[in-house]
Parts: sequence; C-alpha cells; structure tokens
Amino acid sequence: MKMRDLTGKVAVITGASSGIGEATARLLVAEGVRVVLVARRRERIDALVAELGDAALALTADVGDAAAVADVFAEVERRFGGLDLLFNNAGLGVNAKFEASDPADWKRMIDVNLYGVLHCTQAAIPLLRGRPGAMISSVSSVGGRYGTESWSVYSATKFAVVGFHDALRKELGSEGIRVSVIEPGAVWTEFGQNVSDAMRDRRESLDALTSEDVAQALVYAFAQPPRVLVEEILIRPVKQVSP
Ligand code: NJP
Repeated sequence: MKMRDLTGKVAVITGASSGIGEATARLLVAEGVRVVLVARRRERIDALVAELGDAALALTADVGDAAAVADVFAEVERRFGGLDLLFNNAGLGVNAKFEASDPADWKRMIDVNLYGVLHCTQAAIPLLRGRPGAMISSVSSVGGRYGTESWSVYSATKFAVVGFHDALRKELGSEGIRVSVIEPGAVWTEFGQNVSDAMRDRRESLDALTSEDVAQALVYAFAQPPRVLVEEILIRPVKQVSP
C-alpha cells in the first residue's frame, strides 16, 4: 500500500528522551518529518538532536506544567508556523498494590499521563487547524483497555486518555483533525523503573515489543491519507495473551 509522503511535516513528540518517543523521532526523521523533542532530561534530547541533525529541535519541558507546555507550543508556532502531528507519548507508571500505594505517586502519574496530554493537546489544537492530515496521537496502554493488578492508578490514567480521545474525536473530526490512540502492551523501554527486575523477566517471557514496533504503528497511522482515521491501535506481543 502506498503511504503518504511525510516530507516537511512537523511533529511534536513528548517523552522523546527514551523508549518509544526516541524511536519514533528516529523513524519520523527518516520519513522526512521535522521533529520537536520534548522531555525533561535535556542531555538525552540534546544527544538525539546531535544524531538527527537539523531535522530535530530539543525543547525541555515537564508536560505536567501548563506554563512550560505553553512555551513549547509558542516556540513551535514561531519556528514552524503550525503543526501536523502531536504525539502525546510522555508517560509514567508506578507499580504497587493499590492499598499500599502512595498518593504522591498517584499525583505524579495523573500529572504526566493525563494533565500532560490535556495541556499539550489544548496548546496544539490551534496549530493543527487547517493542516491537511493533522493528527493527535496519544499513547494509552493495554492497561487503558483492561485493568491490571498492581497498575490500578496507572490504568485509571490510561482509561482516562481513551475516554478523552473518544470525546475529542467528536469535537475535531469534522475539521479534519484526526484523533487517535495507541495502546501498547509490554515494550522493552525504561518504563516501570520501580519494578525493573520483574519487568525484565516479564518482557523476556513475553518476547516483548521493541520501541520501533510501536513507532511503526504511529507512522502507519500518520501516513494514511488525510481522509483516513486510524482511530485506535492496540499492539502487544503475541505471547501477551492477557493484559
Ligand atoms: O517509557 P520510557 P516508554 N514531562 O520510560 C517522559 C506507555 N506504555 O517509552 O522527562 C515530560 O522509556 C520521559 O522523559 P524525561 C507509557 O505509559 C509503555 O515505554 O526525560 N516528559 C521519557 O522520555 C508512556 O506513555 C509500555 O524523563 C516526561 C518518556 O516519558 C509511553 O508508552 C506499556 C515526563 C518515558 O519513556 C512511552 O513510555 C504500555 C514529564 N513529566 C504503555 N515524565 C511499556 N514500555 O511496556 C516522563 O502499556 N516523561
């Protein structure tokens, strides 16, 4: 199937300093897209710019901070005059049985996984308007479709992302702005740092996805003709038969 030529498109990728975001930046640049890399770890996104060259720009921000996000999108408007893709990928998961979980961790997850998506999406909409094939794609999770033991608050934030997109699609679809979610299962990344040994064992036993596998899904959706909305992609290791 012929994919749309993405040369010259402009994308903002949140959580571009590692994992899925980093892989997506590489793949989009290979497709001719100019990418804006957003994350808190400056040295990581600077290193990626050094690798990707003029097609990439690094902007440091905590996506939970509305003022910092506003600065990012003001800079995108100043440099590029608009935006074709917002990839809301920044996310955080803390693994804990709910009864023993720490409300400070609930807040950290809600700030990034939900407020981060809301702040970036609201700031991006005016820049996406009028751009053929414009798309908002946000990373939810298999845990945003099915509740998973010891990931209850994380699951709640990712269910919220799915519900938000379901409603937002109805607000923006008639304008031609595509609203899409990607729901990965287990992926080899830095995600799940507080249970890294358990995550490594699970990923090994499931033959987990690579970040590139998920990045390919994003590019597949984005490269469809502007009339085509790939509304939802649930992508998981074939051996991950339950959430
Ligand atoms: O994880 P990781 P993934 N402001 O830890 C950034 C979802 N997912 O690639 O700020 C701005 O390598 C952080 O950057 P930094 C998951 O929920 C994954 O797997 O420099 N950025 C880093 O670049 C998430 O939505 C799996 O620390 C913030 C990035 O987020 C997405 O996939 C399974 C930030 C995280 O990269 C990408 O995560 C699943 C903030 N406040 C869903 N906080 C999986 N890997 O198995 C964090 O179902 N970041």
